Amino acid sequence: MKRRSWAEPWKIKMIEPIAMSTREQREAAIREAGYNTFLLRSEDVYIDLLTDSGTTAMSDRQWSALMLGDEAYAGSRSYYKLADAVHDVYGYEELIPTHQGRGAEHLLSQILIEPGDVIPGNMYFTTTRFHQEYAGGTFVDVIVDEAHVPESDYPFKGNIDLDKLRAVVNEHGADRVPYVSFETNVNMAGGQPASMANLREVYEYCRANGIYVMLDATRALETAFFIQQREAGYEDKSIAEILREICTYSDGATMSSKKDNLVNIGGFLAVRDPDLARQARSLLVAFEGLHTYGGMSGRDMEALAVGIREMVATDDHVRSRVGQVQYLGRLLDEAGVPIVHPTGGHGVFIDASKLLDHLPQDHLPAQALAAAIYLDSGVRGMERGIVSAGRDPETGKNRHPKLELVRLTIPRRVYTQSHMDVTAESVIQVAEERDTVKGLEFTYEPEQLRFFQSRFRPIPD
Ligand code: P61
Repeated sequence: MKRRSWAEPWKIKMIEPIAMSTREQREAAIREAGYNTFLLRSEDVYIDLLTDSGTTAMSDRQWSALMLGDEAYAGSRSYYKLADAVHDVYGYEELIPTHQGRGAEHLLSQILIEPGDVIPGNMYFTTTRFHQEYAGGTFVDVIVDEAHVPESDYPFKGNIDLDKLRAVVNEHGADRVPYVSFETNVNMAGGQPASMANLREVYEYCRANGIYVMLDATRALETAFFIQQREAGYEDKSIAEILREICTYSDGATMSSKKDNLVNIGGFLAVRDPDLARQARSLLVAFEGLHTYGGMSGRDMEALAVGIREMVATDDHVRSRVGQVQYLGRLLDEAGVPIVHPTGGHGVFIDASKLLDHLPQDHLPAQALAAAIYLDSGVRGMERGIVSAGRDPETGKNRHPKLELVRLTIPRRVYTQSHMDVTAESVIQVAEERDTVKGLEFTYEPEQLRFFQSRFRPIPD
């Protein structure tokens, strides 16, 4: 029987109280935080949509698994359980556990990138590009043009444009391109999926040219869902089957397990080639920990092994997860708030440049909008625009990304439909008062990944 809706395939067993603050309290809190939502205390936040990273509610099975953790320094039983889960669900033979996704990106970049190399990828991700540049490489964006157009309803905005990829390889030569960095679900574009056809085509092209394909599999599960919904030939395949097929078009993957994998900390690098794994393990012991725990405790590996199997055990899990995100997207759409289309897998992205069209990009409209939403209701989102894009390392000038967005990111299995209603009400309220939102300017800007710790103040009249 076809299901009518996407009710959650779980019920709530434990709750964490949250409290609404007064407008005066929020005014003080955001000022104190330098108008940066990353610098707010979570105590001052009502509905926390900063990120879906590490904010998941674990299941009773996962909490029970914590007790089974084998904390042996070497050869932990929990490591082998995790390696089996990664192999069964993603299909990779070699597992290198790290403390989180960026630990895996660090190792991968260090073993594959030589100074002067070029790494094509489908839109930058902040930490991924940081590690590529830190290893001496240059990231080149080869995502399809539609990804930069919020209004476009193109179903696979995460796709790589093969012409752009070929042009990069022809210009620099295949030997200067160690791998294609393929994000299966493109965070900065709004949680947008790549299609299976595109994954296959990129892999075939790369294999023919001796270039690795390394996936960022962080939200590959959500992409498996979109492929099932949107790509011909996949409607009757299970999410588990689709996810495994995605990974067949790659030589390895980095993973932040804090998302799809339903845990609060952890990640991994997984590869097929034993020699690449050997190189990664030899760095792992210097930067993370011994190769049978890397950056994780035994109990964290246990909970992760359960989370990996749980996320694909039924298709209902991802269906309700993405369903909730789409529900919020629909509420904002219906109210005429400009958002990135189609609504993505992990959050709703508000088009701040369109909503606040009285502010030029240098007045940081997305940063200002995130602060304004927080002020209105205590809902915390995140800037994804000029502040996140940072400066070009060569020229030192601000990059000007085409997308200037506020991300409302939905944690997995944490909030209810009523929380989504309240969030939408607040965003709609701020949209009605858009003219009162003032631009911001930097008062402090750190050298690396500046969005995390920058401070701002309203631009004086
Ligand atoms: C997030 F503002 N994402 O979305 P780690 N790849 C991808 C990610 O989404 C990702 C990582 C690698 C976060 C946390 C975060 O600019 C930011 O486990 C597609 O966080 O190290 C993380 O994985 C890195 C927020 C990261 C940011 C960087 O909220």
